Amino acid sequence: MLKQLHRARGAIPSRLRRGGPLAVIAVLALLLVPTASSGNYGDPSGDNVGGAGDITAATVTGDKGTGQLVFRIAGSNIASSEQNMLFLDIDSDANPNTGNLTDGGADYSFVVDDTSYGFAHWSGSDWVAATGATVRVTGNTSQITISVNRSDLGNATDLNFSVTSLNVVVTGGTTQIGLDAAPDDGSYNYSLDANGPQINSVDVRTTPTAGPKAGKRFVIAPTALHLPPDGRTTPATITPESYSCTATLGTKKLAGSGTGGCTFAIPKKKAKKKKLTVRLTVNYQGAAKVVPLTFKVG
Ligand SMILES: [Ca+2]
Ligand SMILES: [Ca+2]
Repeated sequence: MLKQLHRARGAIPSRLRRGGPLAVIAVLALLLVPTASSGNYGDPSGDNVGGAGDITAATVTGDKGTGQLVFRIAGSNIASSEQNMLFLDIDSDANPNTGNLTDGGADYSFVVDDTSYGFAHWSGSDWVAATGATVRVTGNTSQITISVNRSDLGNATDLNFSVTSLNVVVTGGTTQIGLDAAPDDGSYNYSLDANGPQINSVDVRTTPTAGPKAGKRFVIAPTALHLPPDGRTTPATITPESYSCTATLGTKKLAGSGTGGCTFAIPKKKAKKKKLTVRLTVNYQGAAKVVPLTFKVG
């Protein structure tokens, strides 16, 4: 949290640029419903401090054909005034070690208030106004939508991003900063190909570890997902939100039970030396990745 505060504090003077008018649209609750093909990212409600708006969710939808990316940020009391702003920082090369290193490696940044927005690019030493010909910003205090083409984001295909709500109150020469950072640490990842986070690999545990045995139970479970580097200072294991299995034993479909149907009762008869083929699907933040697994029954 402290790191986020420093990052936000340092960013205020140079990034708050008047980029254009903010078109106010009516509240459409339907817009908040994530579609099947989008990255869906959550942030706890009520974790905002110091009067800052409370970010509760973000979705990203990308069109592979046109390269248009739509960020929808939901919350309460977000981007409500010039003092209570909303930042969307984009690490367009999904590399926290390039761009503004004190800002999670961000290469592009949006700031939105109740009447206007700014769009900036990290020059290598400072935030400078970006052209943003494809940018459109709309919304209200419960949802801000930022639409931008990847052509205005260094042709990004795999990116990291974070959303920060910042409330700056100056009273008698004292500046107080209120904040909500989403995520709390590091960045979210979005890949156009995955329409959600890029899941590079999946760690899988089998029980027993030696593999399936005729007449015994065999259980498959994903234990960790590996995403691109996200700049987290305290990385914890990422586990899928849900997972499921389909399987064949030899040429026949084998039904599973238990969590995700990933527990298999291997038949006692005629199973030995047969090939067990499992397709494990993991779901995380709107992305699905299929992990093909093959085993020989012992
Ligand atoms: Ca929040
Ligand atoms: Ca970067």
